[in-house]
Amino acid sequence: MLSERMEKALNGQLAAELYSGYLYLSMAAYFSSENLPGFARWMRIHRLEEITHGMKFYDFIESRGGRISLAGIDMPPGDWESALQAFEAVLAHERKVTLMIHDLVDLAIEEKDHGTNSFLQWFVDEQVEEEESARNVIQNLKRVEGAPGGIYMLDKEMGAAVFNPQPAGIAGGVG
Ligand code: OFO
Repeated sequence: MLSERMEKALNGQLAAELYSGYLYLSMAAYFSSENLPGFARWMRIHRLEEITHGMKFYDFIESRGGRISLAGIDMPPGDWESALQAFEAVLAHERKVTLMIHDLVDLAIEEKDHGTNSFLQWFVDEQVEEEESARNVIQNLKRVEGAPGGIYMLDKEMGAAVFNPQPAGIAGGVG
């Protein structure tokens, strides 16, 4: 059984994950408009991953006898000055999400809610990967800065990204 405080916090994170998906969908549209389909595909895949993250929270809340309470999702920004600026925004956003996950872990520890703490550890590890992945793209973008055609080569690489449905729970939230 979840405490009322924990149930509210987990529902808040569910909304935050859906917002992440909405943000990356907005970035996908931005990259399409810049004629960078590989970057757009990367963003669309990340959007799917974020929806999966949200559904992990959804399923977990229900599995603990909690009640789902959906919140409004903020409007994401729709424009960036460059691919580099967009990925710096991705990294800043993921760092924010990392802090949110850590706050949830702190709450679970404070409440001696070991089940929630164990569930959250997957997200702790995932955030390490997400930050690393954004940092790598930033590094690559900096490398090709000023090199004509460099961004199009990177775009090809980004287009090779594949969706990993990340098992555990109901992948993609379709069940
Ligand atoms: Fe980007 O990992 Fe969830 O939010």
